[in-house]
Amino acid sequence: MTSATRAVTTGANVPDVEALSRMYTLMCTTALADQKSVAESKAGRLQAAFYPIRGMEAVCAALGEVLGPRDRLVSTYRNLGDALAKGASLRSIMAELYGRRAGLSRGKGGPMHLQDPAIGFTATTGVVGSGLPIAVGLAMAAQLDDDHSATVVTFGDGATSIGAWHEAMNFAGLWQLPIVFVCQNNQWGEHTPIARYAANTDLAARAAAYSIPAQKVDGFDPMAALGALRAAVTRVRAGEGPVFLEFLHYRLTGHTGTADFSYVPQDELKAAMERDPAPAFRAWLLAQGHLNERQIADIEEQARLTVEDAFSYAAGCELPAASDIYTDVFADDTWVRSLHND
Ligand SMILES: Cc1ncc(C[n+]2csc(CCOP(=O)(O)OP(=O)(O)O)c2C)c(N)n1
Ligand SMILES: [Mg+2]
Repeated sequence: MTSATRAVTTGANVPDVEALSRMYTLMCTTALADQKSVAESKAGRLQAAFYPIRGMEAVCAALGEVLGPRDRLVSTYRNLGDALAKGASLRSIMAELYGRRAGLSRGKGGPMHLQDPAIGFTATTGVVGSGLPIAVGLAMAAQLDDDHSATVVTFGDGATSIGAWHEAMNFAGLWQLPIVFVCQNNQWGEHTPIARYAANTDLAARAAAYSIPAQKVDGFDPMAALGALRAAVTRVRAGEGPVFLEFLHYRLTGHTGTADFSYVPQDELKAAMERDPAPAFRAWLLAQGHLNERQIADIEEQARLTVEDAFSYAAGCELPAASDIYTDVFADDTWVRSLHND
């Protein structure tokens, strides 16, 4: 098996203009919705904790391109871009974040449990690292069904120091499961920089130790992300075993929408901000002549309208009723009946 290798070359994987437009649309929509969610959190109108994804937009846009309806995605609380990439509507996502009945989890899950199994956005977990064993189970089921689908699990750098991560990696390596591990290495686990919590900060090398081909990829670069993810998904669908991708980027915000992040070294943050994925992709698309100013403006206007619509839709939706409290929570009502001694 291979050990960790270096990045994919930008430019070698440029898709057609339709795909580039879709990717910029997704990045723009995600970035605008993300920034508005942060503003709404700070204003106290969005009361669920919100976990900004700024910095991760390139990987999300690439996921949107490579995942099909039969593939499954398991995510974390930092999931706005993942949910959009897997095809959830922004309306249903925002309704969930605002705790509304029309939300993806009927207003009872919030960001920790944003999910829609019907579209293969199978699960989100708030417990760091706990999505991995779930995803491995889904991949094992797909392997048994021999359905040639891919399961993708996204998680942060911090998750690679959790026991469940190691169990999941070992199991996937042993059984050669059809799974792509997408590590979003934003260099921080809450308020702790990676070098302060990881004995080995080379996370791809950790994965390679489980006999899983692993690669470091520039996570700010949508073309690099697309090339790496496309190759990985193709490999797992062909039954050739798991892949681990370590996307290197940087958390461009606080841990939550309202968290202070003055502790982040300002020189690091400044350098990373210069690579902020949505504006950087915009500049690249124009400089390379893939899209012109008018096409860019149309995409941005459409994204703005989509975001405005989703937030006003969510604000106008009703909250769940008290009587909804047990519905969609348990597989059957045995436990609820026992409460009432039925
Ligand atoms: C098992 C567990 N321990 C601690 C926490 C508290 N916690 C929430 S997010 C987080 C940071 C995780 O860092 P990382 O995996 O790098 O993801 P990021 O937030 O950077 O996307 C921690 C420690 C938790 N949710 N679950
Ligand atoms: Mg992190």
